[in-house]
Amino acid sequence: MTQQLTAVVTGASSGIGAATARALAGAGYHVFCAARRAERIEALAAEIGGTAVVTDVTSQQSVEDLAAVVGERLDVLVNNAGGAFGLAPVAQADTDDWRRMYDVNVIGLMQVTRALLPALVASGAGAIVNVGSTAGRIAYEGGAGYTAAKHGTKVVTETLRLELWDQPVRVMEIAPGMVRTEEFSLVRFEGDQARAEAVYEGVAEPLVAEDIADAITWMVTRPAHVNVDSLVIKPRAQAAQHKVYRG
Ligand code: 8X3
Repeated sequence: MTQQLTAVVTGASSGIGAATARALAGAGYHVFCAARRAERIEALAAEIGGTAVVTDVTSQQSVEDLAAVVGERLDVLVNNAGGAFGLAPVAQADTDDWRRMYDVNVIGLMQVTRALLPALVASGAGAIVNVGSTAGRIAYEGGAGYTAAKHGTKVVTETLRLELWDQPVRVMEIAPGMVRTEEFSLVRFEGDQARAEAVYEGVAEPLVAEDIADAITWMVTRPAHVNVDSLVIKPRAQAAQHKVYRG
């Protein structure tokens, strides 16, 4: 009997993470759904036949507990937990917001990767997908805390690929542009629904979480020698970060 493939998805409680957990389960993986909100991931795990693991990626202890649940072998790690807090210019930047962004988008990703790397190597064909952003490719006004953190995600990915050059682990990054999810902009604007809505105003078809989940599933299901280093993905309406067609 062949062993069922396994995947860990962080930030699995909503948005891209939840959609990716569903998509990978649909592709045959047993998915460990990791996030802080127990109720959400328990419902998701029950729906897809996976395992819910309450995890705070910024906590070293919590990440070690996740690794203990996963065990000795892991095929896929999707480092999706992340987020933006605020849109203040540098001159008015909130230090705590910046710390939180670096903590979750960079340090959290590192901690989870460090803890799960032995299991990924042990699979003989591990795959890591780090969820970056077009914010890790450009700069925009008010975005520096987030763009700096997502540039960090990108560079950590590149560094890890160099360091694992002789190991059986692919290291990939997906960099989505405008994706309309239930929470990304709402979290950024601390629950201000009107500001969150304005981000997508007039855009007939922003990307949705399922578009990114589909791309991630494609990346990890390529043959083990195929490393999709980096995949930038935007809605057709977003020709560039500042050039969005609003019809
Ligand atoms: C989200 C993309 O444009 O809000 O990662 O920075 S953006």
